[in-house]
Amino acid sequence: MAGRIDAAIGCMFLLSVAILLQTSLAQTTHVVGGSIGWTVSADSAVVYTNWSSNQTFLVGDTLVFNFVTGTHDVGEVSKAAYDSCNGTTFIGSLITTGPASIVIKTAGVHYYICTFGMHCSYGQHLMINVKSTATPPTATPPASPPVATPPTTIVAPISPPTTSPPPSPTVSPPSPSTTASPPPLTSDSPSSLPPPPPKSASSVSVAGFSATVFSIIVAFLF
Ligand SMILES: *[C@@H]1O[C@H](CO)[C@@H](O)[C@H](O)[C@H]1NC(C)=O
Ligand SMILES: *[C@@H]1O[C@H](CO)[C@@H](O)[C@H](O)[C@H]1NC(C)=O
Ligand SMILES: *[C@@H]1O[C@H](CO)[C@@H](O)[C@H](O)[C@H]1NC(C)=O
Ligand SMILES: [Cu+2]
Repeated sequence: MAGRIDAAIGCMFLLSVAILLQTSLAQTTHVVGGSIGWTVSADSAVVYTNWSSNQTFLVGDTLVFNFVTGTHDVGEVSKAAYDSCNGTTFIGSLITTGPASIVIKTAGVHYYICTFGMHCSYGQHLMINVKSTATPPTATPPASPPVATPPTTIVAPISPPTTSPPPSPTVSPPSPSTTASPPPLTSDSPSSLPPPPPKSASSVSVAGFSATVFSIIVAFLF
């Protein structure tokens, strides 16, 4: 028994380790600019635009800006500051020590620039579009609504048959067939009773029976 419990605990431990490993692997480390790193050159703008377009950024991922301390720096800025290469205000703080690792904490577009000289204007800036990690679970909601709707649609078809008109035509013919004197009584009862079919059926026989009794009484009196 103890061996089985140990095996079960071992399996659970391995499973949790696998989950932790998968979670850690899901967080990608992106080395900005690849082997070129975080620097400035004639085609810097093309390099970083091309590099970012080839990456999928998710919340929790890490950006690594490779540069030698004192030659460049990196700071996250607003879109306006990115467009004008304005390095006075930052989201977070300006990082002056290289290499710099930045963990992406929110989804959306993020902007980074270097504040050294004209580096940003020459193209040492980076724009990335970060996606939320919670995208896969979307196919579950449609399954439950279809199950809930059928009962309501089934209820509706059942109610019409109970209030169906057919019983009333069968009720009306008997009244003309009866004698001239009873009609007022028989005509009143069918008109008030049509909605419930079972009662109207019985009322026809009752009306027929009362008409027969009435005719017998009339015949007996005369
Ligand atoms: C663009 O990126 C691809 C793959 O990431 C690379 O092969 C290519 O050299 C890059 N082009 C430029 C101009 O950096
Ligand atoms: C990046 O480019 C390489 C080829 O240079 C390609 O194999 C890879 O799938 C691309 N990745 C993305 C996320 O576009
Ligand atoms: C840079 O941005 C700051 C606010 O963040 C603003 O006060 C300043 O005027 C801007 N400088 C230029 C040259 O646009
Ligand atoms: Cu720089």
